[in-house]
Formats: sequence, C-alpha cells, structure tokens
Amino acid sequence: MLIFHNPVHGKHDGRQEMFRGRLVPCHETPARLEYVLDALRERGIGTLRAPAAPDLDLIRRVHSPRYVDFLQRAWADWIALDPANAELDILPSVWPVRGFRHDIAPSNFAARVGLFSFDSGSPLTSGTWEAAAAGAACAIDAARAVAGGHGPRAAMALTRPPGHHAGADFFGGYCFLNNAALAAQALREAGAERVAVLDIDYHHGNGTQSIFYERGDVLTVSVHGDPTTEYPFFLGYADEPGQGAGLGANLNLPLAAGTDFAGWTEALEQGLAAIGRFQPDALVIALGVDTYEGDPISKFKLRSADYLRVGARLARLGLPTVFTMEGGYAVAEVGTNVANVLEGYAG
Ligand code: OKP
Ligand code: ZN
Repeated sequence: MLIFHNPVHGKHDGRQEMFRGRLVPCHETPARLEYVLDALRERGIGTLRAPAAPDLDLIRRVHSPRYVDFLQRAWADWIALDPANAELDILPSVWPVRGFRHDIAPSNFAARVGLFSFDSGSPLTSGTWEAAAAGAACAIDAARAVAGGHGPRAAMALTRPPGHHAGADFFGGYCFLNNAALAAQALREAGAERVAVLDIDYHHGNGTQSIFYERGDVLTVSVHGDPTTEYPFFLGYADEPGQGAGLGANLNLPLAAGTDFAGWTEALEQGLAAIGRFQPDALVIALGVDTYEGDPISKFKLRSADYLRVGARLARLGLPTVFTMEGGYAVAEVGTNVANVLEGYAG
C-alpha cells in the first residue's frame, strides 16, 4: 500500500481545547501520527511517500473559497490584532445560530472565527493551515494513485489534523480541511462515476455528510456513537437520508455507547450492503481508531486484534480504496490499531 504521509503535520500543535469550562490539553497531538509511522516502519507495512503541492483549485471545489481564504489568512489576521497573540491559539467565542445570518462575513476577526466553526475544542494555530493543506495534498495524491485501477488498489493519507468533521465552510472536531471529501472529489474528477465514503471513526462524520448531502454521485455511510449522547450531537441520526439529488445517498448507523465488536460488525455489514447496492467505482474509508476500548474520549469496545478483521473485511470489497486518518486518542495504541487495519487489508 502507498502511504502518503504529511511531513509537516507537527506544525499543527494546539495548546488547549475548551472542555466543561476549562482549557485542557489537546487530545489531537502530533505524537499520535508518530506512533503510527513507528508501527508501520517496525512492521514493514506500506511504502511511504511525501505529497506533491496541494491542489488549491480542487480544495476550493469542496470547501467554499471564502472559508479557504479565511483559513489561509487566519494566523496573520490574529497577529495583526496584537503581536502578543503569537503565544496564544485561536479559539472561537461567538457563533451564528438559528436565525442569524450566515451570508455575511463580518470584518471583526472573532466574528469570522465563529462564522467558520462549530466548537471551541479545535484551536487554530500558527501552523494549522500549512499542516492541513499538506494533509489535503496527501488525500488528493492518494486518490489519484488508486484512480483508474491501474496503480495500487489502495493508498492511505496518513495525516493530521483529521478531516471528517470539517464542512464546506466550517472547522470543528479537530478538523479543518475534509481529507475524505477531498479524496472522494479527486476520485470523481479522475473518472470514478460513483464514489462511496465509509466513515468508521467513533464520531459521526458530520462534515463529510453535509458536503455531499445533496449529491447523488457520492454515497456517505457512517457507523458511529449515537449523537443523542455522543459528539457531534447535532447530526448523525438514522433519519438523515440525503436530499434532492442526494436522497438515498446518505446512511447513518448510530450505535449506543458501550457497543462491542459484534454489535459494531452488524452495523458495518449494513453499511457495506448499502455500498454494494450503490455499486461504486471507488471507496474512501475515513479511518478513526477511536472505536478502540481504551480510547479516552470514546465508548465502543473494539480490541486491537479486531482491527485486523476490519482491514480484511474491507479488502474483500475489491474496490480502489483511499484510507484517510481520522481519530484515535489512546496515543500509544493508535499505531498498533492503524497498522492492524492495514495489515489485515493487505492479507
Ligand atoms: C474528532 B474525531 C472530549 C471532547 C470531545 C471533540 C471530539 C472530536 C473528535 N473532552 N470533543 O472524530 O476523532
Ligand atoms: Zn472520532
């Protein structure tokens, strides 16, 4: 498997996230990816590649141009407010909710941060744009490597920050650019008529769902913690079928906190059946390993050995496949669990 790894992921290194009235250390750390790289190297899994420059035009076809401009300039705008801000990360503090206007981007910086985000757990730092853009490049390059079916069958975008919570014009859930959506769009533009995105992170892929919600050419399927109790709370319920041309092209499979591998596998099989009926030309897997029993912020009960079976099952689909790296916060085990998926996939 070709693995496009983000050599500058460490430039995104948030100091703190807001949790229950306190600023606490970020869960989404550079160490997560280093553990994965170490495990892959140690076990001889995959061939590592650095990405080419990001295709900003493609990024602007998935994300709104004004959001991309905002992300690209946010740090300079922040420092322009006060040079002392260099010691701090950007966190939103005000949001436009129901009835507020989303069609205007106020010139006030704090207001624009709120317009383009949905939580206060995702610090935007000096290196966030550079890291996220290089990660997007990994996803696009991975898609182009498997497109057409002449190259390798599978490739991975091994990157952080993750992407599946990022929408067309918002960040949140530690995500800024939606790597899985970018891979799906790159596959479409490289000739795949139908693309399926299967999201197996613990958290609902609200960004990916919303990006493709009215499109019939990209099926989005997500197996995740029930949003009644689990983040991101406001999307990811079973009664979200897609809209317009996208009606029938979204499937949410929410599961109760505490679900074990047997229960999780039943939902996965339902998702795979829907993907089979859709007859996609290519597949994107938003791979989060925060379904692991030891994950500090999630509540499924998968064990490390289960990930070998997950990889083997996904390989049986026989589709050109792009994996994107999403969550997984039991830092030391993230490497083992991702490596297990890829080893299981390779057979
Ligand atoms: C990102 B991804 C925990 C709060 C959780 C956000 C979770 C984002 C998960 N103290 N806040 O889907 O793994
Ligand atoms: Zn997650």
